[in-house]
Amino acid sequence: MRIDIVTLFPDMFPGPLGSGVVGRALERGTVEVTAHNLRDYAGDRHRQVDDIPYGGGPGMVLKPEPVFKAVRVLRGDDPPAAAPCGQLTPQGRRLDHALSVELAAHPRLILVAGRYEGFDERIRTGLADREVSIGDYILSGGELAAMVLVEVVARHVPGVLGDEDSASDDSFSSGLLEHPQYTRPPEFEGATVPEVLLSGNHELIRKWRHEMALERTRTRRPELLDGVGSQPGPAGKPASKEKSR
Ligand code: 6GU
Repeated sequence: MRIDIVTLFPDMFPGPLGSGVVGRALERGTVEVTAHNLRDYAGDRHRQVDDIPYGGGPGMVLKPEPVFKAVRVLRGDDPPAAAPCGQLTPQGRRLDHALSVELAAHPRLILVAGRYEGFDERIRTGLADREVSIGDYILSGGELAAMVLVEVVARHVPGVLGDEDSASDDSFSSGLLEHPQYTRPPEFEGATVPEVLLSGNHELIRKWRHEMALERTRTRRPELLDGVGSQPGPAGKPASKEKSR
C-alpha cells in the first residue's frame, strides 16, 4: 500500500511510524509512506499556502490552489477511487476500527494534513473524498492524526502483522475490549495469576478470557456490546496484540 501525505511539516515523518510494526513494514516496502511539502506546490515565489479568512477572524486559512495542485500531481493518472484523498480535520468522521478497514482496502491513499484555522471549504467540497478526525479534541495540525491513521490502516495490510497476530484477531475486530494478560512470575507482591491460566485447560482458558472480555466491555464500554455475539471466538485464537520488535 502506498500512502502520500501532504503537509507543511514533512520533517515530522516518518517519526514514530519508523519504529515497531509499521517501521518494519516501511523497511520491507509492504507499506510506503511519503511526506510531501505543501509549499512545493504553491504557485508564487513566496511559496504562500495560506491567507486571511474572508469575513474576518483570527488566524490564517489554507488556500485551495496548492492543495488541489499537490493532490492532482500525486494522484497522476490514478482514478480517485484508487487513490482517494483523505482530509484530516476535527470535523471529519471519527476514526474507528470499521473506517480503518475501509481505508485499508485502497491500494493508495493521499492524506492532507492542515494547520492554522483550517482549510478553505472548497478543498472539502471539490477535492477530498473523505474527511477524517481521530477524536473529539483539537490538535494544532493534522500530522499526528495522519500518523495515527497510517498506523491503524497499515495493520490491515497483508504482511504487516506476523501470521499469529493477524489484525482480524485483535480486540476491536471481535467488538470486545481485550481480556487481562499475565506473564511470569505467578506471584508478584502478593498478587497472583488466576488459577485457570495455569491449568493448561485451553477450553477453560478460552471461556475465561471471553468472560473477562465481556465483563470489561460491559463495565467500561457498554455501547460496544450492541450487536456483539456472546459466543467465544475460535479455539486457540484469543484476541491478541503484536509483539514488539
Ligand atoms: Cl484530523 N486534526 C486536528 N487538527 N485536530 C484533530 C484531528 C485532526 N482529529 C482530532 N483532532
